[in-house]
Amino acid sequence: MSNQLSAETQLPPTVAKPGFDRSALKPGILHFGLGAFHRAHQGIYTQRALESDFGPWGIVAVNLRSPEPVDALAMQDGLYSITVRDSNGETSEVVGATVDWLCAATDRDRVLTYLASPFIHVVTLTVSEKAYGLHPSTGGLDEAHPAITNDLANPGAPVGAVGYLVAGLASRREKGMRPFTILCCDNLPSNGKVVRRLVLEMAERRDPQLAKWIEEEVTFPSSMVDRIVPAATDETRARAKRLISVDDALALDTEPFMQWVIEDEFVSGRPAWEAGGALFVQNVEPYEKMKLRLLNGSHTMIAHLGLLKGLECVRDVMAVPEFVAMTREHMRAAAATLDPVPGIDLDHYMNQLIERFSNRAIAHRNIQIAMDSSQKLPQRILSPAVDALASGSDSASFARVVGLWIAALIRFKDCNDPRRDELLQAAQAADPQDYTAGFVAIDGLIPPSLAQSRAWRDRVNAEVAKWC
Ligand code: CS2
Repeated sequence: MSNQLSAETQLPPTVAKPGFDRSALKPGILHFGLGAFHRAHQGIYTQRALESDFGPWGIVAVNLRSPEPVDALAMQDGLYSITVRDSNGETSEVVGATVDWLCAATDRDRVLTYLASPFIHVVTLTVSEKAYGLHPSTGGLDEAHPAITNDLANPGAPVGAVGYLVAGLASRREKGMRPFTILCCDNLPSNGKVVRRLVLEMAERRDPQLAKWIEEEVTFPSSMVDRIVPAATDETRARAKRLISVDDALALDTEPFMQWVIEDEFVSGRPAWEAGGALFVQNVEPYEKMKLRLLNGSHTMIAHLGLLKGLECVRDVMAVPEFVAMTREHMRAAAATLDPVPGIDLDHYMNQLIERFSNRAIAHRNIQIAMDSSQKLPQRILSPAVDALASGSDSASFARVVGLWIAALIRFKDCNDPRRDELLQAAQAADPQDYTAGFVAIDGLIPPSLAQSRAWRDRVNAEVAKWC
């Protein structure tokens, strides 16, 4: 018998399995971005939906560039395991909501065929902030983004997420079909509106009639997604093997917590994701802002503190009482910039975050969170800083995070970021008289009200000076 997870595997009784008939499952969702987050979040929610209210909602998983997870899924009949871990122990589950798997880079036509198929009702996305081709200062299409440049020039042969969405919608309109719902699950504020604008701009360039049709017919519900899912390591895979008795190249560890808040605006149905605890609301914005500013903002702070202090994981930073106090202070400053969030007690939410960050069973590496910071700081740190400055509330903690980020760039002379060259240039030219100078000159990064505030910049500088 093969030692690799497959449909034939006899799983130990302790491992949860898909509670529905996989052989009867038909595709209904096309998902872009076959990463860890999708597998441990939408994969589980869809499994719950299928278990409680079975229907044609199988996931066609598309990875835009790398064939690796696609090949691994193919080897495993679309199955993978998730292990939920905390101080109470660990439990594994095999997920079977995925019915097909493709790498767009090598299988473009099949992706386009799926997008133009009447049985695909929802397209979900977790492609990461940088993949949308969002212009940092206009919020519209960044024509210098390689995928956008390609997809504007070759609309029939897209390579990026926005290009695929527009091409898929164009085919459906030509065939007189109904569109699909576009559900963004990336950590961007008002993510539905952001993607809608990009899709409309690209469609307009292709055919104004298409743009008009999309404007009238397509919905782009915003959604807030949350689950801490570190990139897998050999240790993750070794643990999975111990728990599920076979090799799983796609195994993941995650925390017990998961949350999904979605605007209920679907053009032709959706799975019963509420069975997994998803919350359907009219307006996701307050939830999204809360999560981005409290969870992700704190994460960005912790990650840079960790890098500068030589601490590998979030849990290591949280083992230092002084840093826990700093995190709480940051959360309080961020909470002061929020409107009330329906049904949420912010004190409870913040305590829960400290507990989640402190989970000793989750190895979430600081270097992973610090990646792509130029794409993350605006919504996590800089927008709340602007709000705090405008309302006269405490903006010191936001300045501290920007200072930590600049200090890490200066110290390590490297980063994993789509704007790496500009950032390293600013770091290299940084002058102790004003470390911020090169950074405020980067297009669309630091909002004008912060760049023009001498006091705020002095605070950033004071933080950088502590580390350099
Ligand atoms: C993290 C997020 O890597 C990061 O930037 O802040 O991936 C975070 O773990 C998730 O948003 C949690 O839901």
